Amino acid sequence: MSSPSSGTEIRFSKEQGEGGDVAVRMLSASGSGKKRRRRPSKKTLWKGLGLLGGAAALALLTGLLVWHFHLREDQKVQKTYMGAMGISDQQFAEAYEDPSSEEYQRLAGLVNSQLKVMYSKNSVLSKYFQESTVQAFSEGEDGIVAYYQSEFSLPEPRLSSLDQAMESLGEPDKQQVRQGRLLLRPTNTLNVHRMVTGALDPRMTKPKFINQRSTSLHVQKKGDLRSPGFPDSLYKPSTFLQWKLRAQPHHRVLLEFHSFAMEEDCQKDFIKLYDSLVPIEHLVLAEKCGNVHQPMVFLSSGNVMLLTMVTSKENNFRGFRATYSQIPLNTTCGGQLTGLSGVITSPFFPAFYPPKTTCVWNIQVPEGHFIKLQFTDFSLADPAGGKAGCTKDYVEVNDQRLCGKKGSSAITVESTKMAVRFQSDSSNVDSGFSAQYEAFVPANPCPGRFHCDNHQCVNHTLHCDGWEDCADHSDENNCTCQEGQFLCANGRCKPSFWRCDGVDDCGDGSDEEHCGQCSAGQFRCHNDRCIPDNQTCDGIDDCSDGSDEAQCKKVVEAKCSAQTFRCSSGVCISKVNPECDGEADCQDASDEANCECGTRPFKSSAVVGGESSQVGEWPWQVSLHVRGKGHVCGASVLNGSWLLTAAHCVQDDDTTRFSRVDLWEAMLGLHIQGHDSEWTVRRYLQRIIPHPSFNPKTYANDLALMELQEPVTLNQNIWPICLPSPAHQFHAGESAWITGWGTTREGGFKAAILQKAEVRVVNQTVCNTLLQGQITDGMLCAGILKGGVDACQGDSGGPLSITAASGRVFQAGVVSWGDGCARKNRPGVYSRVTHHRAWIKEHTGL
Ligand code: 4AZ
Repeated sequence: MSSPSSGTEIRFSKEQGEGGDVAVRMLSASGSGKKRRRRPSKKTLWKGLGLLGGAAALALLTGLLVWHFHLREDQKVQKTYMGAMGISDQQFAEAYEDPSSEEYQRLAGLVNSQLKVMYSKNSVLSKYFQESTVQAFSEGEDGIVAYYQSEFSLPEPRLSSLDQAMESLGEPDKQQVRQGRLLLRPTNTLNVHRMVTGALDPRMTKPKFINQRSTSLHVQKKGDLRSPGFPDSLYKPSTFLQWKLRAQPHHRVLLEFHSFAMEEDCQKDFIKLYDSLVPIEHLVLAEKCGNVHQPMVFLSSGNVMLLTMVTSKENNFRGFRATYSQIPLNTTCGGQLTGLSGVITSPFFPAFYPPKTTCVWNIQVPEGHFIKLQFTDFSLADPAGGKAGCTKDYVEVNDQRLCGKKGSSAITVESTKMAVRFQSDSSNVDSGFSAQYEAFVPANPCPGRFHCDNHQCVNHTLHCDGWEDCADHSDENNCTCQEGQFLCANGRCKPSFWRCDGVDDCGDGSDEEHCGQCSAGQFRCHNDRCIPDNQTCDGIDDCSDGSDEAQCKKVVEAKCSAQTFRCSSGVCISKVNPECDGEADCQDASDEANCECGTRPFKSSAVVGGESSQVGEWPWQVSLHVRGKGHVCGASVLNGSWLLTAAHCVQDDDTTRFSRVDLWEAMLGLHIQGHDSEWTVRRYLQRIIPHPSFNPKTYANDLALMELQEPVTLNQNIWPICLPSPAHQFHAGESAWITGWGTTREGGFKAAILQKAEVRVVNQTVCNTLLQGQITDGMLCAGILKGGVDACQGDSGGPLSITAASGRVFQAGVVSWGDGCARKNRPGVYSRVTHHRAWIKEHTGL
């Protein structure tokens, strides 16, 4: 809200007076006796009417201005400030936590009168002050901290002067404090040595909150804190909730979020954390909304913390779960470092550093050495987005200040000494930094390692290995390629099997050029082989990947084999992937039977490295919930009664009998966990059929079928995926999609919104080499070998979807296992559906 300055007010009232004069003069001129005797001409009449109209308009404008600047003065607005007052002549006692105790009420009375006296000394504050209420007390550094709320009522245009007056209250008289004299003496009996005040976040003052609640918690015992309904239902609309967390004296509050899903727009739903017991904006630690995938651990500077949650009237989500505890206050950081190398981090890294913290490290290395400081992580809170310079939270290396967020970078000093200072101010925190320092002799800045152009050092083994390890790629420039590597036009070397895989690995596209260009009269196979044109569509798989028989107009009957499609009549045809492609290739058209699958019928519009999918984009995706635990595994819809998932999802462990049908609830047509729509259907299970040969050691045959207790009616968000025939071919390099609500990074949080990511089918032999011989014929590998994209924990049992040339989506795999998630050269492993097609048919008839 903008309010006009007082200067503007004065200028407008002057103009209004002049305007009035002019209007009067005009009226009297037109009404002079001489002119009235003469019969007015038509022109004069119009002129007169015009003048009259003009005068009326001017009078109206004048009236409006008067109303605007005088009557609006009477229209008062309410403004709330939250504050904290450090009182040094009072000792904290337990009774100060109980608002009904005599002690609390006595001190609250004193604080209120103190505030009243303080406000009375300022002309603006005294004029508009209404009342103060004490909200809480806590133990302060010396004495007590009182938290209060003060209400003011004033004309809107005066808001900015009120802000200024309140701001000046919070600034202690530095000289008085330095001299040990008390602030605001001798107004009352309380010794106030510190005050912080700030206007309440306007999003917390809405009058229409339906649910409003404040909870006080002691954190000396570890505990759990959840948004209402988490994880089984959504949080409620229009709520304002507060959790006041108190640790014992000389301790910090530690609050760790394990799961977090709120609306994306922070103007609507958000949480806000404060280093205080009331929401004072100067003491805000962080504001969060949307989906947060990294763990978040917050620490207070003292023994209190406030968590607030605000929700708007629509679009509610699952919310969050956090655990609270306390840790001793004495944080030792900084110090003297004399080794040849070492690691320094911001306090509690990678937890968010606490506010009001200073650490200084003095590094000294032997004569003849210089020092390099290499940051591996660097995230300091910078609410002004770099505009304020590095004045809030920063790292200072000798005289150079760093702030905000940075990729890996290095600073070198040509000296034997380096001073590193970390400073956080009283508000806004982040995960901080981690850095390694290293002494080096000037002639050899990276002893035993490769020296990147940006002064980073990386292991020699990483030089020219195809992966970018220096942040500036300099480890991959000007390389001599080794065996099994391909030389890119830009001089980089990449693994040969990345050539022609549809991904620009070189960065200049040269690995994707000249892919399988065959000479005239030759056919280019999918695997880049060249065969004579006349060998295509002859019923023989000359390419060895079936691509020469795939798009044949004429269907050739062939000897039945693993590569041929068997029609219901028993006749085999050579066409690759003929099922559900829109053409009746079998004489009995059985290749086009049961094709109500793999389309997105009425589409209106933990996957690592993925993105949120659209509603209805993956209507075959199922979320399998364990009752009371929420989402555990994925599955796919085969028809209205049958789901396909992974056998390892339904294996009993020491604590849970996952093989029991009554443990599970299948959620079909779900998009956001905990956010059912009109299309979402929940079903209990009738039967679970794990593959009888599932091997929990090797994960061979990792499939299970689930029959629903009651069939579902298919709808726009629930639709089956097509099952490929045993002969269906999925080629290496082919694009595939993984979907799920699994963790969005190894060891991270599960996603709330269904995630999707594109991967590529990986050649079976390459995969078996990369995964040390663990890949059987019943498995299929898919991933991005550079790393960064993969299925992960919680995606298990979900489908690997591949769109055929016909546009229909087939299930190529079931998410099964992997060596971690999204690691380079470690593709995800899927149960190969074609391999188990007969078993699926045997049990489901599909
Ligand atoms: C799992 O734990 C899991 N990167 C699933 C898939 C992968 C890894 C782990 C593949 O359910």
